Amino acid sequence: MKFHIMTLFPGMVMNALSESITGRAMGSGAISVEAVNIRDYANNKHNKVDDYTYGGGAGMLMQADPVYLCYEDITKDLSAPPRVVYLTPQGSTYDQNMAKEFSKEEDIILLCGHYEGIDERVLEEIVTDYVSIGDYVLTGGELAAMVIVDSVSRLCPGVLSNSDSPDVESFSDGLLEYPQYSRPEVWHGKRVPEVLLSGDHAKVDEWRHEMALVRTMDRRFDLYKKYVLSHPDEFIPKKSRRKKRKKD
Ligand code: 6GU
Repeated sequence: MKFHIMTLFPGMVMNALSESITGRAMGSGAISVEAVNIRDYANNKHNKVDDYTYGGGAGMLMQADPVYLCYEDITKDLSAPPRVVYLTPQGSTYDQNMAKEFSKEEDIILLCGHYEGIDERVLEEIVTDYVSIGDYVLTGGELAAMVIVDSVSRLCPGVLSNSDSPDVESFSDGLLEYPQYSRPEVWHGKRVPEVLLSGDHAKVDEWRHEMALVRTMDRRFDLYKKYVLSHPDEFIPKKSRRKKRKKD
């Protein structure tokens, strides 16, 4: 998977993504990440990429041409037009299913806006997906682009060392992950749940599934409801551990 990030702050994304698992994946060639500076495509001597908005109002807008020229430069060597994801609070909310979809692509362009956004005309010409990472406002799309690179990378072959882990974790079956414990057996007076020491794998699996259900009910009642509706034949524990649940 090749990520092409269009940004005014290439250092910001490259520094962060060069650490930890994404950094290792770049090193091994399992993924590649290039951050392309949109400012390099400004055709004026001050390298200016923003201007006032027609119709007035506060703030500056990124202009169409530098964004388009940058896009052309990235795509000139690609065999097919890639998906272009514009990171914006006006997009569809990102989730694990989108991560799975994106991980099937050969190349993906992530377009990061700044200021009040980008001239609509260039968006109409190049953008295929409008994506937000949640209902809050960031100063720019870079953090959102990093969220996408991180979450998509770990679904790409050769990125995680334990290749089966993406299937057992939170969200893959619509439930949050069960609680986990490591040594010591007693910490601050708290014992590791007895069943985990029993060596009975069927019992352990059953306990973990039940804990995943309880946790999802307590913390994400929206996901819990969906799970119950799509598993009509399964016995579902009705008791929450929390006394009061926020209405949702
Ligand atoms: Cl993708 N961009 C910006 N600027 N703010 C956001 C966002 C994206 N997602 C949530 N807030």
